[in-house]
Amino acid sequence: MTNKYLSNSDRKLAILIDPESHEPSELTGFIKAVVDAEPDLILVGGSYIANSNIDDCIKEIMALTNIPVILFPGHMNQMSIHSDAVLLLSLISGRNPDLLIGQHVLAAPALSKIKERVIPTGYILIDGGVSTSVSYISNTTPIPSGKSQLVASTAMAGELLGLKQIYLDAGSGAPNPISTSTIRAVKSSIQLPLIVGGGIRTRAQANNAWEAGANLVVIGNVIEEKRDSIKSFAKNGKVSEKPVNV
Ligand code: 1GP
Repeated sequence: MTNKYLSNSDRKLAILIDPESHEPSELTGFIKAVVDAEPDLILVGGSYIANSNIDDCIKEIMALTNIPVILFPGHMNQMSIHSDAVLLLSLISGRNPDLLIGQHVLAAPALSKIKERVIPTGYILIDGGVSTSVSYISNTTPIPSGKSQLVASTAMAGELLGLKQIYLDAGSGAPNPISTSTIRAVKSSIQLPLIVGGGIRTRAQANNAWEAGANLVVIGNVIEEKRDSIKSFAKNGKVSEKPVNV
């Protein structure tokens, strides 16, 4: 259970591919565009329903690139053993026992066979200004925005419980990304790698998240909505290069 893909000093960019939000005929073109953009990591998953083509999607990406492919399962039945790593999510902002331990028990026999690729991840939903499908499907309430100390305490609890990274998510398509004050509060409270996503639409917003302490910024919706926007994140998105505003 190592995390060779992310450290707490990285400033990386990931693009999320949700196979369910594409027609099969269109998915290959989208995968190619994402691969050409050269993000540091590619996340696959994100919907809170079963996905029958997740394996095929992962294999298709891996045939095109050496960029690490990380499974971000919307549900434990959205598992694949083909990815480079699997985020084992504990929804620690919620109080739904099924997403804190129940689904994990069901997935454990399969995951134990690939345990060196499993990354235990504390998943924290934060109100991004609109009711999201993840909140509805998970039957949990996000932490209200502005409650930075509560978010930080939740992340600290995740670290103390032995989780290996923390993912702050405002939910896909959120009008309001997670605030820099919340990111800062969490970053100063834990030593774990920090992932931030949900509602990030511009390179400037990504820069703000990195500056505040995010080690990995995840973008998804903006690329799905407007393929051209990939150019403003990709290649330029390499944080070794000078940050630019879009
Ligand atoms: C959602 O963090 C991801 O789980 C990405 O969010 O689709 O809004 O970029 P967006």
